[in-house]
Amino acid sequence: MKSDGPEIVVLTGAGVSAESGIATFRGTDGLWEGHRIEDVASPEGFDRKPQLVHRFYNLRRAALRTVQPNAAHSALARLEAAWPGAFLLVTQNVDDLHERAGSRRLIHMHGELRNVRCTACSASWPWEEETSTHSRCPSCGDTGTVRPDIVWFGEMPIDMDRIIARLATCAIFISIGTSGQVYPAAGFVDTAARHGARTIEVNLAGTATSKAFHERRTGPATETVPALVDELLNAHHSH
Ligand code: BV8
Repeated sequence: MKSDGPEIVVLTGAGVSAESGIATFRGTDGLWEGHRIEDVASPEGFDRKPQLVHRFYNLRRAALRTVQPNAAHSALARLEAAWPGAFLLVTQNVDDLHERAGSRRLIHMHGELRNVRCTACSASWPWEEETSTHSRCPSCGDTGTVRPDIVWFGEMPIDMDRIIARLATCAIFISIGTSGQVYPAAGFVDTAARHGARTIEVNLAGTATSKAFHERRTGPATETVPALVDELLNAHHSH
């Protein structure tokens, strides 16, 4: 890990993929085809209506093939490559636009649309096609046990220990395109600030957690993120 510079942790949400054409959650008023997203993105919802939940993810997985990373995703990959200190990108998004833009030091804390998991044997594997209650697990052979490898409401986010450890040591915490309504991600700014980090919120508008940030950059991510990356790289190289 690079260590001759201040450490940066970045958190992204649906707003960083909005200009690539992926709908945000808030933009849909938290609804999908009339269903509350909390009801579709939950173990209870999956148990109650598995085919509806399979359809919710099948449509979003198929949509991945039609969208491209945008200038915000590219700017974050550029920052990671050029930054002299440690860098970690934590995303709440389940799309693959950060990795397609070149991000490497990346944690998908809410899982990934392009992976599926078996509830019987816990195997997980990349899967681009549809899933259904008839899908068969390639590891244990069970059918009806395949689910999206996504963290639903009420389920434990991924790599929380590693994320908390980085929040405790980072000098700069940047939150981009998230409404700050979903925990534990919405609490990361408090953890970083408590350990003395400079905190910056990048968003179209104010959010539920705006008051917790030292600084804000307002505007569409494809404009505000490249500008912030330039600002950080210029400021650092001038030392
Ligand atoms: C957990 C995968 C515990 C699914 C997702 C009561 C109070 C507080 C908390 C809770 C509570 N009841 C329950 C909880 C916990 C719950 C929670 O926080 N609920 C909320 C609704 C109150 N959290 C959980 O359940 C989490 N797990 O707590 O586990 C635990 C502990 C120990 C052991 C076991 C368990 C799990 C949460 C993960 C749920 N899964 N995603 C899927 O994607 O299908 S969350 C999902 O919604 C997204 O991943 C994302 O995280 C969230 C939406 O948030 P955003 O990304 O912020 O998107 P949003 O649309 O809201 O906002 C977009 C923003 O972008 C806006 O601000 C907008 O202005 C901006 N924007 C738009 N366009 C642009 C832009 N910005 C810049 N440029 C633009 N162009």
